[in-house]
Amino acid sequence: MRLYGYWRSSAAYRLRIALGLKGLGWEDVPVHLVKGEQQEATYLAKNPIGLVPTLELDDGTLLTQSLAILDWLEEVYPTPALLPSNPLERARVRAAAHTIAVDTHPIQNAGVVKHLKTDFGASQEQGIAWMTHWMKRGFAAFQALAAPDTEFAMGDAPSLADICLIPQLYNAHRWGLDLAPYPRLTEIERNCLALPAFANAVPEAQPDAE
Ligand SMILES: N[C@@H](CCC(=O)N[C@@H](CS)C(=O)NCC(=O)O)C(=O)O
Repeated sequence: MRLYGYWRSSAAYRLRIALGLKGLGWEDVPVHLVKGEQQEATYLAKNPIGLVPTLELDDGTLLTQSLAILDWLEEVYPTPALLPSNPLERARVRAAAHTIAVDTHPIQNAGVVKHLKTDFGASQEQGIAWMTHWMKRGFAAFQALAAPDTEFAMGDAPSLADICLIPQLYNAHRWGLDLAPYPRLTEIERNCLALPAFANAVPEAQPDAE
């Protein structure tokens, strides 16, 4: 498999974690988001909205949208499971994951902030304030949804919820958000990063890290 991604992309980071947890190998294909390579015609032919990640399977099949790819991975490589087998528990894990991946990440990612700066005159400080505003809302909700005393967010094994949370916490560190109000999240982060699949997926460990 070939993973088109970028070292600092949260959505690509999610896939690196999941591939690692499932013990799958892949080849990284860096797409330089700051240089705008995601808008080049060759990449748009793979991923029409011009975002990373894209996963290219060995037969050339192209998969886009990290949550859809995570669903596909779970269905095709079910072990270890990233979702519980009980439907209600599965809905709870998905709700926590979506709190980050659907309700937080899309409104504070780099493309949105660039648009605010370029077309609406926002300063760098205003851009950071925008990102941290939405992260605070998402982290408070995630903390309320998380299990109170398990090793990982929703239980004693890593799940889709952890896979979405950890890259968002990376962003929070990057932009200097005070995580003191979210002690449960920093505990989950510590436990996750102790696992090789999470540690190997961190942005700074990627071949295109700058
Ligand atoms: N819903 C998409 C979101 C992907 C996304 O936002 N990717 C960001 C990096 S984390 C990106 O490619 N940004 C480039 C841009 O906005 O031009 C997914 O989950 O795959």
